Amino acid sequence: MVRFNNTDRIMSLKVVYVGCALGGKTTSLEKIHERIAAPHRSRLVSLNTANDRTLFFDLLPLDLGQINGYGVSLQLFTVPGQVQYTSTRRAVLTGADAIVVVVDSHPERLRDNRDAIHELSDHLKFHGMDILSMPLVLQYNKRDLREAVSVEELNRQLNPRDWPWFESIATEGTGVVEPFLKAAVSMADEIVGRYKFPPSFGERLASSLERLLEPPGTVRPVPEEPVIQSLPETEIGVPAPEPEAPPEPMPPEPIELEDTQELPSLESLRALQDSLSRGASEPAGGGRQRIQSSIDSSEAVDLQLLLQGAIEAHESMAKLTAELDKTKERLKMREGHLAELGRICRWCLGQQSLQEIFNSVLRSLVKSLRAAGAAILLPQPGSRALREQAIEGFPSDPINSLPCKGFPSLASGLYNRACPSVSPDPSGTSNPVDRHLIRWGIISHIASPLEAQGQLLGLMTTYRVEPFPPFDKADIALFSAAVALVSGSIELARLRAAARAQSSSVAGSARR
Ligand SMILES: Nc1nc2c(ncn2[C@@H]2O[C@H](COP(=O)(O)OP(=O)(O)O)[C@@H](O)[C@H]2O)c(=O)[nH]1
Ligand SMILES: [Mg+2]
Repeated sequence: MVRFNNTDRIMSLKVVYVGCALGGKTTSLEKIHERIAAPHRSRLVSLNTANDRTLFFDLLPLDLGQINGYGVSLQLFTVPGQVQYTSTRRAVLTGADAIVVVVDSHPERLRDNRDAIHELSDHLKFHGMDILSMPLVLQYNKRDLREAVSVEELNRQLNPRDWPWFESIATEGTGVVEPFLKAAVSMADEIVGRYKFPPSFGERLASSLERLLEPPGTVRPVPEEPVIQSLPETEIGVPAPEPEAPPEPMPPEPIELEDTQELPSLESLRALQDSLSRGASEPAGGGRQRIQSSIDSSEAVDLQLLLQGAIEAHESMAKLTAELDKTKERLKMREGHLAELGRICRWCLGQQSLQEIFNSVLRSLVKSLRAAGAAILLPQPGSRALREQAIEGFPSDPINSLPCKGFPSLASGLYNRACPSVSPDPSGTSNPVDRHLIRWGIISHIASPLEAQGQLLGLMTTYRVEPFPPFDKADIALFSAAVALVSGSIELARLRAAARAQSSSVAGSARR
């Protein structure tokens, strides 16, 4: 069952790997984990018995970024296969959105495979779900075994429902990703049907997964631009609401600037610069975390409630660990961005050409903020309009293309009223400009007047589109530092020009 947290707009999905003991579930998850591109890779958490067998589950959390306005997190679970852990399997299956059945191709395991599918059907029934309406994929594993049962025989014995099936050799990492992707796409189709999501949801989920997974045998370079986001889930099990339809493209109606008066003041925007925390620079996880239990595998833990509670606690712990890793990675990334900004500051001081400074700051900003674009807009002499003096990512600046009552454009309105515009607003108030920017796919923006010595100089903007999350406070702080740098550079150029003019007039009067 999809879990929505509408406060933070997070959607959690759960794919569960089931099958007989020693069939290759944990190995499959390990191989998928190895294929996750380094910047996206979180830990694979395994809770094992004293003799290193799966006790509760293996859990691989994947962050798919923003899709249709939701931060989507996908969790891959395996269940323990041993017979005595039937209660644990039932508990782990709670809220499953899709199932991968890992089948052991050894002839002596045929019966165990069949039992595992029957038991799965019973567990799903217990949770009020029907195996026939559940997105389900069969992964015929251990195809390398000499004595492996033929695929035809496996289909005859285990697949009367004609579920999609795939062959795999999990130990070699062959054929493990395909069943997972198929399960994820079937799950997305189910969600589109059930929650009336836009049909593009499935495609976007699939392309997010493709972005995450590297081709087999990829030699991983050191990630240049980590794409990490921290999306804490605070509510679990909230009943699924009717999802909102995607915003319709808006006609270009003029914006009344009164709308934007709730926006934060320039001072509050600047105050955010102080909010940038310094943090540990330790590399993020991406490894494997093993939690060893003192419980011997022969002791069957049978108290369903206790079990459910323990599983949820471990699930929460795994999520917290993943979030901690992401936070560490994000702080490391910020540290890199600040260092780059420092380098640019020093470089700017030696530069004569303002245009080069503008271009360079925008390029660096777009890269650091993972923005879709950014622009520096300066006033046109003799007009209230602003012109794009430098621009990255868009052919023309979106805010400068929006009409605004009483001004040539919204950018001009914001500039003339020295009014910044930020979305999402740090105070949580919705920004009326958002619905006008969605036609460019923009989900978050920052626009700030450039000023020095109390004089308005222009406007600087930046924009984000999905799958990246909306700008956060640290992004705003970084943008504000870049605004200060650009404003300072304009002022410095003005002072240099004034000094040059003065020295040439002094030289002129000396000649006279
Ligand atoms: N020959 C062969 N062995 C496999 C394959 N997949 C997994 N195994 C082995 O089967 C054993 C059980 O695997 P594991 O992933 O722990 O099974 P689980 O109990 O389903 O999680 C391990 O020794 C694996 O190395 C495979 O495709 N071929
Ligand atoms: Mg296992």
